[in-house]
Amino acid sequence: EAEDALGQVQDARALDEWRVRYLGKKSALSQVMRQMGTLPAEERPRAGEVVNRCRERLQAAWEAARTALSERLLAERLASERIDVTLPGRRQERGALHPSVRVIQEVEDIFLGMGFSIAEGPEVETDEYNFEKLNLPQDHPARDMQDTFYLTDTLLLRTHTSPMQVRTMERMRPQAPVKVIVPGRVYRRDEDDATHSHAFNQIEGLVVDEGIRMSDLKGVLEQFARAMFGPEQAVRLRPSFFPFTEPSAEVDVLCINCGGAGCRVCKETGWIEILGAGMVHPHVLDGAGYDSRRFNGFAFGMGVERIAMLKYGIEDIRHLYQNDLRLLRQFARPV
Ligand code: FA5
Repeated sequence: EAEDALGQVQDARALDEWRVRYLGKKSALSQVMRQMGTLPAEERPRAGEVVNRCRERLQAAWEAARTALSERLLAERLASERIDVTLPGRRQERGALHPSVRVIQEVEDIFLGMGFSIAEGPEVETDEYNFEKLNLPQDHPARDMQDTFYLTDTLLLRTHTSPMQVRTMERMRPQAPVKVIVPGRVYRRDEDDATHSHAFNQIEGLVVDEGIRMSDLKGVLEQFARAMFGPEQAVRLRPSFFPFTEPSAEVDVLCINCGGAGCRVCKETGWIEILGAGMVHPHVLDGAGYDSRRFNGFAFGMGVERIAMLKYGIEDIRHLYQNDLRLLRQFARPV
């Protein structure tokens, strides 16, 4: 009976119940063993032997069943928890550099190749560095060119990266040459439209040494434009005005989207203005500690988003801020 019952046992709990029932203190076997004393003396050895053999057999059967059960449970677990190493993996989503960041990195590479170093400056500026040291005193009408977010009477969000011209010269003086570019975010109270944002990126450039000429500025900008847009890229300088440069120019590049024929990226003009530039004004040089009778230099400030729009054929600057994944995915590098 015990062996038949053991054959039905399927799990650890049933096995334990079996052990209590057939080998425990209240089992039939234990009762027989307790009654041995009531047998006549000559029958005891033989009865004892039978009972012992019986008990050993059940004990051995229980141990075998216990081993078999644990082996079966282990096998089941191994089968159900198996890892199939041949399954295809889950693909990792790849991020992409934002087009503005890509432009900044490319511009940095080009100017590093021309021997410039890279600096960064504060986004919260003083009126003094953003305007006064750039030859823009209080109440100067040219301040209206850059409508400003003021934080206090004297602190503001920088409207351009040009304050770093002065900070760099003050840090470097009296060394020459100074050859630096400064990428960074700037802020203006401009109405947002297809080509204007109230927060955008500029890259400032500054070269100061003895004997620097306007033709050096033009040559550097042409070399930059060809490295950035292609060896045939046409560049045009238009006379302009900035209080901190004299003479001043605005620089356009021929629209690579339409080849100059006119399209939405260049607002049908065939050209896109990418930067302002000029020869550093003597007042700015002297104020920053470089004697303008001995030193001169040029500076420029380019609009990163304008370059990104031109390079990638983006017709509205707002696309660069909306973080639409359909736009950003196009800049992911192929896997
Ligand atoms: C300046 O900010 C001068 N600091 C540039 C400069 C530096 C002149 C050194 C001389 C010497 P401007 O305001 O034109 O100039 O801006 C420079 C460039 O920034 C523009 O050519 C344009 O590409 C970009 N830009 C200007 N305003 C915006 C705007 N609201 N949104 C996006 N890009 C802009």
